[in-house]
Amino acid sequence: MKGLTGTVRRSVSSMALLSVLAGSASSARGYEEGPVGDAGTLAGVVRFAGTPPKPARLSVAKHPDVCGEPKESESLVLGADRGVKDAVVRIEGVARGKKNTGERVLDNSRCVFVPHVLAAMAGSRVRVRSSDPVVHQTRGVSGQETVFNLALPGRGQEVDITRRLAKPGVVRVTCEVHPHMSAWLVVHDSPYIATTDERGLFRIDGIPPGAYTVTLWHEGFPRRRAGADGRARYEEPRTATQAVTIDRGAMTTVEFELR
Ligand SMILES: [Cu+2]
Repeated sequence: MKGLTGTVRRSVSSMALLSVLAGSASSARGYEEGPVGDAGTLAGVVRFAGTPPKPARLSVAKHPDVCGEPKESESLVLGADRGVKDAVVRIEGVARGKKNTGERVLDNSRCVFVPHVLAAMAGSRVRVRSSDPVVHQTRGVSGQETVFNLALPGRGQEVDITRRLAKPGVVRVTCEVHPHMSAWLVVHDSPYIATTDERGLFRIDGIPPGAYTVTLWHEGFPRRRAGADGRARYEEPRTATQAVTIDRGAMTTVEFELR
């Protein structure tokens, strides 16, 4: 009996230790994963209103055999019915909710970052990869702070940046070798974040019923011409907010307009 108690106690304490470690690795500070009863869904669309600017052409200065022809800036990509691709929708202030799942990869592929905008919760597993047989130097900057600066000398190189994305924020990603390359990482304090698809649509599920503020983020529109170095010149990112109510087991829809 004594032996059994001892065994139970040991296993409980090691489980507690495991959950502390898992918690620090997979969640933003303050966010708690747990079952969500009567979860609701938020779905919607981001549309462009007004006259869209002409897409900027970005010249390719190096490695034309791999990188190819000049690229179109991906800073404003419109689909059917002017749906805006790669806008980010976040639900703010969810302190407890669904489990954060999945791994994400930011790939350097034919000298373009794929995806162009990657959204994740802080602490999610994120890797930067190169699929190209040329050198890339992937740099992430948030405000004045360099978040990562990675040499990827060849195809198949991969660096885990999970620890660098430990806090919420927006990271602008560039390549020091190829000035036309650009991407964004948007890091949130909960898993309630999504990017819009090529039709401008998004969907976030598993939301605890309640009243929330929903934030839209878009990187901003391209200027007509890139700089002389081929690096795109950017407008400031755009943001907008809306109040939404998520009802028990129901779907709430929301529409954002960018202009
Ligand atoms: Cu590069």
